[in-house]
Amino acid sequence: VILVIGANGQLGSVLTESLKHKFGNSNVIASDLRPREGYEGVFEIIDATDMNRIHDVVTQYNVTQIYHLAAILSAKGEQTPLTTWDINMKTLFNVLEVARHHKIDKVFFPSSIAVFGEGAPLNNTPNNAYLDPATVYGISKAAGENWAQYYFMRYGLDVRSIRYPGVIGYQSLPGGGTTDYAVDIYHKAVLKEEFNCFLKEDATLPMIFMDDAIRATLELMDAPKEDITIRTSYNIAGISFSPAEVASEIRKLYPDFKISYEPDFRQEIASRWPKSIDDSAARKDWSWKPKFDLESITGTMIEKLKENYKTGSRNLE
Ligand code: VAH
Repeated sequence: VILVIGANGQLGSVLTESLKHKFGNSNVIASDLRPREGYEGVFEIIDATDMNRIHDVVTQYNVTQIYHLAAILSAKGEQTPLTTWDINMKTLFNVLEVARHHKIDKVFFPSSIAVFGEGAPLNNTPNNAYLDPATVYGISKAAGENWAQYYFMRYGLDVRSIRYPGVIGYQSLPGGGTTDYAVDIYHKAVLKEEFNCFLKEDATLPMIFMDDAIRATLELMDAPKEDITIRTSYNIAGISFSPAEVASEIRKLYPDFKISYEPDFRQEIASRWPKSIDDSAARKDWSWKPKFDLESITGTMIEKLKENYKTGSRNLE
């Protein structure tokens, strides 16, 4: 039985559906701070800062795997640094401790390209680059990676992790991230509204389509234990692009699409992140390979969002 913590989030909500599809609805327990209206399946309210609550749900359902998708992201996290640190670390410690005591088979811990700072190469950033994150979110993810590795080395807990680029999907809305522009831009295009971008037009960042990010996660978690050579976190790459590049790709379908640029504090964050990622370790250890490029991301996003808006099936938070 798999427990997803943070099942209402941008990644958590889509990952939960993929896990249900793979393992069956009754084998996936979705959880978050608040219920999700219309959710089909087993849903529990969990505030992951409460270890006892996680322990009770793990016991009640005989949970064997935990996916920990709850965290405060880079942009929102900068508003309350110490609270962000407390929540991101406390929830992780609770998951690791409950998993250790209950001898949970596998734990997934999401990291991010936000762990890289100015000390890492900007292009083709390697897995073992020097980590000097400039956001509290990035600091908490770099610390989290090292705690994951510690629980593996000290207690044999099979914790696995991926450093996600900016995730772009039509199934859910992002919340509080620096890469969120890359989702919002498609919604504005489909709604035929002008898009005001909070990053500079040439702010190239590593991005990944949601379906690739989810597949990478399931492929990592399915890999034989002995094939996992990195116990901090794996780099994966999808496709890197700038706001200007995605705007011109959108204009191939919406010739009148307009974009304006008003960089804010999130440009500062983005300017310290890599422009592209070296994911050779993931390709070697568990055969990672992305399927979506900017053209196919754009085509799929536009097609699916048009459907969503037409049927009003906006299962978006
Ligand atoms: C954020 N979407 O913007 C997340 C992610 C690489 C970016 O960590 O904070």
